[in-house]
Amino acid sequence: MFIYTQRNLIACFSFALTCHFLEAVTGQISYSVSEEVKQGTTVGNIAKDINLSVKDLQSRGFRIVSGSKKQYFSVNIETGALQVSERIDREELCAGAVSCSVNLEAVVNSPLQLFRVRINILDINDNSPVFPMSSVVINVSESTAPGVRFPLESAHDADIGVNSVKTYKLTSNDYFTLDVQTHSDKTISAELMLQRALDREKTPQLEFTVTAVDGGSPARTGTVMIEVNVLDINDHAPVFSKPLYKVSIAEHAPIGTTVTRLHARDLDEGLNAEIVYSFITRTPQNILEKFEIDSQSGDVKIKGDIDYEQNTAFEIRIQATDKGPVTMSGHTKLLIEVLDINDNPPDVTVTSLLSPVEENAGKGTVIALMTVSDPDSGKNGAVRVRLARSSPFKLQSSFQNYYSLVLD
Ligand SMILES: [Ca+2]
Ligand SMILES: [Ca+2]
Ligand SMILES: [Ca+2]
Ligand SMILES: [Ca+2]
Repeated sequence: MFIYTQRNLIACFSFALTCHFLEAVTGQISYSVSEEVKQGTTVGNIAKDINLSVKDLQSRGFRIVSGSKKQYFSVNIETGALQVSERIDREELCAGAVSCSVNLEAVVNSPLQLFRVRINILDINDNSPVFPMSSVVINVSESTAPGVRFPLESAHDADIGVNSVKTYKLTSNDYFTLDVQTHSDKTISAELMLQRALDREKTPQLEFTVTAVDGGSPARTGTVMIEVNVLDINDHAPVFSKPLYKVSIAEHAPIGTTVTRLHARDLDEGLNAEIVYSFITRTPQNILEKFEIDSQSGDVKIKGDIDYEQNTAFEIRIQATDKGPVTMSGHTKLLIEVLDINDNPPDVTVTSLLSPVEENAGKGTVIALMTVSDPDSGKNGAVRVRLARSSPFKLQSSFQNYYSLVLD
């Protein structure tokens, strides 16, 4: 085996020993070999192809000259076989070039002959498609209309032609499909397309996989994980736990007493779900003077004096408003029943009095007329009237709370 280096060849030219070198080119031979074949693999029989016997190879000083740094090929001088002597990686040698070859020159002396040898390096499918990142996050508003597209970064496959990326596939999901496009430069790209309306309240996140498939046999694949964050919009109003709250309080309950706590829920997220409680705008003044609501907690508290004799009940309309860019509100009613307590003593008023009384006054003579009143209600306002000590008088009820004091 002889390998005549480029440097020797230049030296040859510089000493003008073989100045007719170029004129001596007598043929061109082409071979093909796949990349990554085993060392020692025979590419072809160069002796046969240039019509030389194995004996001639030796006697005429056969040698090959390679232009590249690496000696990928050698000739077995015993057999004339052109063999692979180094690992050949097409991707390293030619990267994305459509055709890839190694050029050699074969030289024999007496007479001097020069043969150009081209070895085409065939691609094998030894690379998988690779996405720039293993996972991608896409933020999509839940208001996004179906049909909107989200381009994906293409996968790269170091192989060429059919061994490169051929198509993209999507793991089945309810919301997105994949639109695969082939461009004029034969590159292939994919876009996610929203198929139906998203609802963050139902599906706040989606996860699926996009797979790039090459056209090799067997095919190789690469995947990217797609994480879709569905962004909230303010499409829900706060809703109270009850449409009507009923409570009762004792009249004259201390100021600051919590009447009840109202609660509303908002299905949205963040500010779209943050609630502010308030009385509705047209709340009557007497309610505003007697009650207040904590805008954060929904606690309704007593603010002024509650007198059963003034109001036996209050009906308050309350709203819960979220803090969305365009706010939404929900409403409820709070019915407060005021419980009477016995806070008024009965009051006796003498409306007419016969005094002094003549000693011979007859039995049944009316001495005084009285009214008895109690502003409390029910039992608390019912009055029983009796004389404190035994006396010649007795009480007669005329009607309702009117009494007469008569001689007995
Ligand atoms: Ca390859
Ligand atoms: Ca490939
Ligand atoms: Ca909301
Ligand atoms: Ca929402």
